Amino acid sequence: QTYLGEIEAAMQENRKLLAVLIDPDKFDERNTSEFLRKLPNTTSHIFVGGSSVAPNRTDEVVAELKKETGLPVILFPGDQHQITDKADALLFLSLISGRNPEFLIEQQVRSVEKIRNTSLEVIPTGYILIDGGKETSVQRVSQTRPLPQTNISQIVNTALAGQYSGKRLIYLEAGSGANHSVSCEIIREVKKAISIPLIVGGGIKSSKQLKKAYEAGASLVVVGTAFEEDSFQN
Ligand code: 1GP
Repeated sequence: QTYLGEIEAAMQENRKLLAVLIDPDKFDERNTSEFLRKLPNTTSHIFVGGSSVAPNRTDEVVAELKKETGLPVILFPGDQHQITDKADALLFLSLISGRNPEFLIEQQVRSVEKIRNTSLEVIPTGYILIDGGKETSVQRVSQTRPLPQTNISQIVNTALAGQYSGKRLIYLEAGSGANHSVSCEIIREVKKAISIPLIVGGGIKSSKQLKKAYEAGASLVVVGTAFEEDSFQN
């Protein structure tokens, strides 16, 4: 069984998954067990990544996490420096909402030497940045403009173009700390169109929002800031 296979199976069986996103730059490893203990018991994955992370930080944080938890640790890298073979799998992201070749293919090519001799499971992922009501760091770092939430057909077509080009997951991202998370209407329409699992993240701070995202069709929801700040509303 692969990590992707597990996510696909969850989608088929309509089981909902929850990933906590850890930004290595903001994480204090000394509190790892405390942090893990506070997570909802429905947490199924740990994602590790950020828009810009100091060299080696990802490696250190992943090593610590692997000591403390049996949950799958999946890299969600902002760039090729955030790849470490200590993790279990890698979301091989392509920022398909943008038109910046750096994040469509350049970083991917440069990451190959780091990946090819590891046992990391590589999961082709279409990453779609959607306007979250404020300038987020993904936007700043990637130098791409998010798709407006009102342009649903463009978002659906982008997701489908991702699926047609072989992506195995679609990730709708409002950006970390977004004011508005991805709307239920967008989630619903994308879900209706694609047949691969849908990940949703950015600005989700409560179990109410989480439930709505699941009901609209997300298979996996990612929560970063609210867990990081221990402010998630149950
Ligand atoms: C993952 O970037 C998001 O998709 C996480 O966003 O920090 O707002 O939860 P938050």
